[in-house]
Amino acid sequence: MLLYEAPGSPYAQKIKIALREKGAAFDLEWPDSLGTGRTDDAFGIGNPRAEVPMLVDGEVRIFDSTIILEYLEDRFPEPPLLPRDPAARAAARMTEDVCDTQYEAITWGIGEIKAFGRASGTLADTLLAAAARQTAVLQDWLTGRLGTAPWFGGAHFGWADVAVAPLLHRSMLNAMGPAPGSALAA
Ligand SMILES: N[C@@H](CCC(=O)N[C@@H](CS)C(=O)NCC(=O)O)C(=O)O
Repeated sequence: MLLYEAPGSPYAQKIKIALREKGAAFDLEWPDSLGTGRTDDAFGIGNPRAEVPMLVDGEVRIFDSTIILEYLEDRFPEPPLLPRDPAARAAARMTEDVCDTQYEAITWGIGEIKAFGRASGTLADTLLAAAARQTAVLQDWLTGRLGTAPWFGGAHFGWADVAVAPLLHRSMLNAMGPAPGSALAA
């Protein structure tokens, strides 16, 4: 299998973690055309949004990290990432969805300021303070969902863990990680 990725993409990181959990062999490629809007290269075939991650498995080409995760769960059932209980499956998917939408957006916004200099001075300080508050709210929410279990998947690393880990890592890089020694940090 070939995974088109970008090393800093939490969506691609999610898939790399899942592939490694499944023990599936894969190659990686960081497409030159990423971010250009071009779809006239191999990366663009069957990938109208021209986003990473994009998985190629023989003739099968799949975009969107959630759809790729679902494919991997079907294609490599062992070890399962989703629990069997319907409510626990829904809970894992909701955690993933919050990470993919709200949490990623907050961390990306921080990157827009810190990495790309989209704001400076008082405006940057105000936006970063708001991002820190929003990050804390989400990390509190995640802490509640983790409860006393070692993993979001309960006793085993699972679907929600795959989605949370890249965003917590990004927050740590932004000096907005969970409190050291907390359950979330562990
Ligand atoms: N919903 C998509 C989001 C993927 C996404 O936003 N990928 C970004 C990198 S983190 C991308 O490829 N951006 C390229 C662009 O916007 O041109 C997923 O879950 O895979």
